[in-house]
Amino acid sequence: MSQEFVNRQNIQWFPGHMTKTLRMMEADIRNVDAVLQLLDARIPLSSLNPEIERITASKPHLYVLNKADLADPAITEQWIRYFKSAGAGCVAISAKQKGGAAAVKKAILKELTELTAKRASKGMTGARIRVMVVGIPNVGTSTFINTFAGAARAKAADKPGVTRGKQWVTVEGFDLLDMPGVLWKKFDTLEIATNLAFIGSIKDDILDIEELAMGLISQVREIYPEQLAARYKLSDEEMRLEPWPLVEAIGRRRGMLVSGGEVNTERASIMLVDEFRASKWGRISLERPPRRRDMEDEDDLE
Ligand SMILES: Nc1nc2c(ncn2[C@@H]2O[C@H](COP(=O)(O)OP(=O)(O)OP(=O)(O)O)[C@@H](O)[C@H]2O)c(=O)[nH]1
Ligand SMILES: [Mg+2]
Repeated sequence: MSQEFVNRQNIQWFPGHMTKTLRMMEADIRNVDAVLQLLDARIPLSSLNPEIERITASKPHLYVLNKADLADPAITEQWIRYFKSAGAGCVAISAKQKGGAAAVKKAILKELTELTAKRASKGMTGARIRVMVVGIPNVGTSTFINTFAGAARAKAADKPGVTRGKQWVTVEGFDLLDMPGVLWKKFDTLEIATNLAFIGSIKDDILDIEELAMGLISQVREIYPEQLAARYKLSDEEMRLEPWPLVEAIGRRRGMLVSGGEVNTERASIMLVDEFRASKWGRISLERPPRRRDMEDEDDLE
C-alpha cells in the first residue's frame, strides 16, 4: 500500500525552530551533568533522534521509555533488555504517574554515583544535579518535568510543538532543563516516518489524515488483530477488507454518514487516529526490538 501521507517531498516536518533547538542543545550540553532522553515506549527506536544522540554523546545518558501505559508491557520488557544489553541505562515509565518520576530519580543518581561521590569528597554536598530533558515532539518531556517537580511548571498539551523555548525548572536536588521536542531532517526509512506520524509527533495538519488512518489500521491489523476486531466489532470477513473499505465499514458502524448515505471517511479517519492515540484499541507496541546475537542464547534458556 502506498503510504503517501509522509512520503511527499514538500512535507515540512523539520521547521526552522527545530534547527534552533538543536543549536541550543549544542550550547547547553556543556552546562549539564546528565541527559534524560525520552523515547516513546510504543516506538523506541523510531523515536530515537540521531541528532540528539550526536549532541549529547559526551554526557551520562539515560533512556526513558515514556508512555509505557500505552504500550504492550511484554514488548516494553523486551526493549528494556535490549537497551540494557547494549550497556545503556533504561527505565520505562508513565510520566503522568508519580512512581515514574521516582524511578527516574533513582536511575539518575545511580548513573551519577561517581559525580556525587566526587562532589561530596570536595564538600560540595549542596550542588544540584543538572539534567537536560530531551526527546521528539509530544513525547512527554514537559509532563515528566511537572510530575518530577510535583507541580505544573512547564506547559504540556496533547499536540507536538508545545514547548518553544528552553526552561530551567528547579526541584529539590535537581535543576531540570526542559527543551522543545525536536525531529531530524531525513528519516532513514519510511517506517520511522510513519511511526512518528501515528503517535502524533509530526503535526497532523501537514499529513493526509485518511492515509494516516489506513496506514495505522493496516499495521495494527497485522500485529494486534484481535484488539482491532474487538474495538470495532469487525467480522472475519471485514477484517480481510482492503484498508479503504475497512475505514468505510468502521465509519458506517459508527453512523458517520453524509447526506446520500455515504460514509464521512474524513471523520472516521480522525476518530480512528484519535482512538488509537488514546489507547482505546488497547496497549499497542508498534515496534519490536531487533534480535541481537548476544541475546539469542538468553532467549533459548527460557
Ligand atoms: N498516556 C500518557 N500520556 C502522556 C504521558 N506523558 C505525557 N503524556 C501526554 O502526552 C501529551 C504531550 O505531553 P507534553 O509533556 O506536552 O510533551 P512534550 O514532549 O513536552 O511536547 P512538546 O513540548 O510539544 O515537544 C500530553 O497530552 C500529555 O498528557 C504518559 O506517560 N502516558
Ligand atoms: Mg514540552
